[in-house]
Amino acid sequence: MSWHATALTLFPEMFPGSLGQSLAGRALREGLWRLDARQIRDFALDKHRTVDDTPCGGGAGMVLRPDVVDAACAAALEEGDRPLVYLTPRGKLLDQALVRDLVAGPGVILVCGRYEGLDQRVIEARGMREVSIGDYVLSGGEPAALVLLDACVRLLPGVMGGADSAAEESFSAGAPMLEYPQYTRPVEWQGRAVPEVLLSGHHAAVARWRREMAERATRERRPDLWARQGDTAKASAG
Ligand code: 6GU
Repeated sequence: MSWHATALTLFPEMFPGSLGQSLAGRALREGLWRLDARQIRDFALDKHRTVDDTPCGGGAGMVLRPDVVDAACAAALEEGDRPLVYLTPRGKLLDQALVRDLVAGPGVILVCGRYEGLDQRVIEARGMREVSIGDYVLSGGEPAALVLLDACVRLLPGVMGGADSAAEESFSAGAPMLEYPQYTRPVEWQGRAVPEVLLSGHHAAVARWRREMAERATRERRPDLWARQGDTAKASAG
């Protein structure tokens, strides 16, 4: 029984989407995980297959009906009890800790909203975890669901080589840090040289330079992450 993702969506043709071309796509074809995309409209209760209605209290857009979404959730849960994740810009920010948490379980049911979202009552009744992928607004949850799946699947056993596991640790441990910059041949390009130290063969010096560059990037670009670094890491920073 492999890790099982079910996407509940009004646009099932968006799955696996670009994931099909990637590492995750190959792993899918190899049976290392399973993906089902289910049409929410198939769970509509009337002959017009209505899935939404106007917001109570007024305002623009449409809200997905709780009864329809609940029926879609029930059907997905029948295929395996898994956490329900609702992708919404109102959610808690997706981070590597949540990704690890989800990968450690049997899979996930991803609820993708369109319009103005889901009726709050079905979110609460089903105990959905509300997750956002960043502080910007997408037109629907589907691209966010694909992002979450990519992040999860690359951690499944056998999907990626062990080569990246060290880098993985650095971002998912208690104190995440941005990566150092990378260079390759040619050693001079458009008048720009690869930093001397990387060609020196001096492994300790390379390691020190990389740590300094990682710390600089984190401090300058992500003061929020830098503030969470341990005092020893900060003290050793130039
Ligand atoms: Cl999860 N959904 C939508 N519609 N927009 C978003 C998002 C999710 N995360 C960031 N923006």
